[in-house]
Amino acid sequence: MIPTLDIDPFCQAFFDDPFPAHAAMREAGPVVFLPAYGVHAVARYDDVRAMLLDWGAFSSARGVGLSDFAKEKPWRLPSLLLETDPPLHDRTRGLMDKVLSPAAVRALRASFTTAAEALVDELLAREAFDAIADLAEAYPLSVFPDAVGMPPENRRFLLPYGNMVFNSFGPRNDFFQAAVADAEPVLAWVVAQSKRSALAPTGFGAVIHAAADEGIVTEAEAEVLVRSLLTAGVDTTVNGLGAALYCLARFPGEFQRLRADPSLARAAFEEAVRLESPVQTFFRTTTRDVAIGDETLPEGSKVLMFLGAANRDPRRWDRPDDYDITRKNAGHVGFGSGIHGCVGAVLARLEGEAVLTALARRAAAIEVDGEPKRRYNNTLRGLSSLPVRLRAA
Ligand code: OVV
Repeated sequence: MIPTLDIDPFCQAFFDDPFPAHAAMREAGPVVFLPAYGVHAVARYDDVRAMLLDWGAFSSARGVGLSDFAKEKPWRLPSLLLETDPPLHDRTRGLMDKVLSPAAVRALRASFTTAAEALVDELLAREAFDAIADLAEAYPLSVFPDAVGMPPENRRFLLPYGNMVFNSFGPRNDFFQAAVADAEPVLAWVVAQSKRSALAPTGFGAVIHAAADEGIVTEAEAEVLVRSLLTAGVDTTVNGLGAALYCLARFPGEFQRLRADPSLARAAFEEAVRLESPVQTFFRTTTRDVAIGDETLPEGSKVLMFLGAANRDPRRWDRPDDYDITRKNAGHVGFGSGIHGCVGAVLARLEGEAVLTALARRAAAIEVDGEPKRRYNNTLRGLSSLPVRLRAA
């Protein structure tokens, strides 16, 4: 018997404090049933990881949200990366692996570092500011669109767009409806920005479109792949940086350890991605009858993977709720794992390293200076506001 749990993972009370429900799901068994949405769910580390790796049994092509593309028309043109299986996924992911290769990202290191130092200096001069709006949002918006090759106007439009798409993986609840209303005015702009003519002759966008000349993808496919960058490249890093700042402000001992050795910046960012898991959940759909533990799920079952619960599973992690910047956290699933593992992780880590290195070198302390406000999203975990005080070293 698969345990049934009365948990709604897409409501405000859950977002405010998901941890008791995460524990209840992990403790109930390897797989549970959530009647609120008629879906199964997996929250233990070993089972989440096994699902991420078994793309043959757990498909992404029927959508990685609650909606099953075999039963409902996709609400937007499906992503050629996120919402595909091999063999199509091999071709598109192969291209994006090249576009976002370590060598391509290394070329951005100097400019990303300079931008982080300049922003941190400006914030040190202000002393008190909002760590979300003024740093976690401002920094990615100052570097990522340039790397893509976007024009300088209207870059903030990427935030409501990403917020809408990440809400769309959940139910059609009030969070989703509000996000759609918010993003409606920028939809045409995002489509227009994906076109070859809108993009600079250098940058990730141009490299994707150049692959159309070589026949690797069609021009239409290139536009949808650029759309993936614009959708998944900003909100994710905003919430990753926000998580790191929130961790460092709540664990001052860890900030002092980082100051003592700024080369820990990358590790400090990675540990924040484990602990806060900015991307909390994705679904898969079973392609056949599949066993999880002693239970068998029928073909066509939607299964929700709780990445955030896996990343705090006490079966896998000692002191799972502690932020420890020297923890051996390899294997965390904050960036997913397997063939759909985050293609932009190299870029996210560079952004995290640049910002945290600048803070480690220039700041003496970062302190919470007002009530943090949670941001509610069906997929993303983070804050909408984090008032802080930054003291200069
Ligand atoms: C990982 C992710 C999130 C949202 C959108 C996409 C990817 C996309 O490929 O469009």
